[in-house]
Amino acid sequence: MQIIANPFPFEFQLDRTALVIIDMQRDFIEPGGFGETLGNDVSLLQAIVPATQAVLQAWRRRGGLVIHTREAHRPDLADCPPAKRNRGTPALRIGDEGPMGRILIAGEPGNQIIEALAPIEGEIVIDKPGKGAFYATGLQSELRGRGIRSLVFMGVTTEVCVQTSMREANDRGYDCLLLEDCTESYFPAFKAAALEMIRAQGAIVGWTAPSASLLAALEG
Ligand code: C5J
Repeated sequence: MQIIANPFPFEFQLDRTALVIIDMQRDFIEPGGFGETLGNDVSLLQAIVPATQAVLQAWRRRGGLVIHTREAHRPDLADCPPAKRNRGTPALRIGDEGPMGRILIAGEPGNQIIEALAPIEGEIVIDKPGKGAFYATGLQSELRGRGIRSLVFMGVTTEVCVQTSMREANDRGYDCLLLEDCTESYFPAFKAAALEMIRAQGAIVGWTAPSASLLAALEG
């Protein structure tokens, strides 16, 4: 398949490509969650849910591999570096009791993927202690075992966990596409800059495209 993308068309083979949905977890997206307690406007992130859901459903209809990630730590915080937990002076730190359970802890209500995008049987869920999806996870072996060569990214936030994961993937030899209307940041200027950085210099990190480009190919 070939789709219209920036800075030039993106080519991929469906059975060699995974759809990777980064950190669409309740604490980042839903009102009353951790993201909102930090003073962020979560409505920005909620706005991408319909487009993200449409791509997920189309990808599922074509039988494509789906991978979900969550930024999640073990309850004993053994996988949370003190430098990550202790930085700054936030009202709530990782592991503290928040409005939807302990912040960024696996198994807590706020750490679950939002209902609209909830994983179904056969989809892979990766809990990651870092911003990147490859660091200290089994993602690389899951992809290798299935002969995956290309990754299509959606999720939040564009300049943090999405961009970090794309850079990790690019360095590991994957062709990466980011769907522009299926990713968001609490800071619109950071999203715009991240999209520019990714596709600059001849797709130095990867490609970007509107979801309509991919949907047209999947449904065509
Ligand atoms: C993600 C974050 N998922 N912004 N986390 O980007 O800390």
